[in-house]
Amino acid sequence: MLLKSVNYKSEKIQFSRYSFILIILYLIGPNRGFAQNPLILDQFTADPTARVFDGRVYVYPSHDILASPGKGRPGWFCMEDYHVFSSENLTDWTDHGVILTQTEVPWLERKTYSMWAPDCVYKDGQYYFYFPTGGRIGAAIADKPYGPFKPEQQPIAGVRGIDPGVLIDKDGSAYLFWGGISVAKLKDNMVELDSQPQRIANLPRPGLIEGPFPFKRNGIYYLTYPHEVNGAERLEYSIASSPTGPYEWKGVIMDQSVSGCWTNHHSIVEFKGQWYLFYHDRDLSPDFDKNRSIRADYLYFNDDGTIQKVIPTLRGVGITNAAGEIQIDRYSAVSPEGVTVAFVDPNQKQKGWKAILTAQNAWIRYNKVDFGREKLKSVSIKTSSSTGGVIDIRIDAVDGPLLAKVNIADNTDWSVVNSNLSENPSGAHDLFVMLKDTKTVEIDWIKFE
Ligand code: FUB
Repeated sequence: MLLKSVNYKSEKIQFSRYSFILIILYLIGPNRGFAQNPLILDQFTADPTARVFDGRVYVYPSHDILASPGKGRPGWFCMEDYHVFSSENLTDWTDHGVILTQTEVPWLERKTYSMWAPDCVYKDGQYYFYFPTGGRIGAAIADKPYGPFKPEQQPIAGVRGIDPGVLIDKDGSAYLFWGGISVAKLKDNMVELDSQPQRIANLPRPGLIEGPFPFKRNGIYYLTYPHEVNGAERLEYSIASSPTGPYEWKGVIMDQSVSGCWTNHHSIVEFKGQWYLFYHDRDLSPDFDKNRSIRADYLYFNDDGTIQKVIPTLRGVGITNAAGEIQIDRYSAVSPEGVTVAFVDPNQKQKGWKAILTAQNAWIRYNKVDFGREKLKSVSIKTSSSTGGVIDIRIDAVDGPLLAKVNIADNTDWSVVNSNLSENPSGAHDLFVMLKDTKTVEIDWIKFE
């Protein structure tokens, strides 16, 4: 995945350098950021807090790296800095680069490699970035959502713990939640407590240790959190009519991951009238769950304000441009048999995945492909096959309009096979890809031209 990537260092140079790089990035080639899960392929990311600022979604994740000699603790989380990513459509993501590193935190006496789950909120013209490290919670302030963030001289007094989550109420009162789970009011300056920390009562304990994410919708205060049950965390929520409670347990937002990732950590955000759950799994690191990857899926409320359970998908969110590489291995649905997914190159996982079709009439559905208004005339498939085979490309339904029948030759090297379209759709459609015979065809991506 190619992300637009921007790095910040010093203030004055930053703006001009940032603008220059952004312009260059916009000028060269189409955006190839993915809407699919995971959202970021070129680095490990976890604990995503998504916020909407000025019409863009900004995601503030933790940044997992692999511990190495002298750097962190092998076999454990290793995190030394934060990036922020932003998008105006949840399809194309810009990496704004490092916004804070552990060495910039004045009160951190040693490198802890424990820059864990952060949050960022906007108040009165300033962006407040909250981060846990070394058992304390710090704040850093910027006048842009992508920094540069200047850390405070001291951690927030009176707070010990991890995973800050901030709620700003309609009247401007701000509340800091953390750990498993305490809350305190913040002063107007957003970096000092205005009340004694209070442990929130009536939550499902034990198993509550981290990751609170509070938000308010239609007058209801939602406190959402990972809860360890049966050996891994699932996402749950409670509601209240006041930010500090009393809270009433309401249900499960997302079950434990089938991948075996022990942690899950999330945020919930409304963007352009749709609600989203951001969370993480270990897509790029199937054997080590301290190197995680952030994801997003749609989230829906019932009329009574309860939250419908979110079933994690590979497809994720956003609309995919038909003229870009459509990664059908990040599918919405597949036939019960005959489709598997594997890394394109197990030694370079950041190259992503391929779909392998092996049974007659095995199919893949990939939702929300935008064919635009121009009449696209042909389809290209990056494929390899030990047997050759025929692929049908349809839209709207598994037996919907046939766009192309593509003959794949037996060629175990990757090649791009092109075929003319018999129909030229416009607008957004679900895409269906079906293998017509019992052969083996691998597909990296599909695109229309
Ligand atoms: O990322 C490190 C820790 O793992 C976070 O602070 C927790 O929420 C869990 O995701």
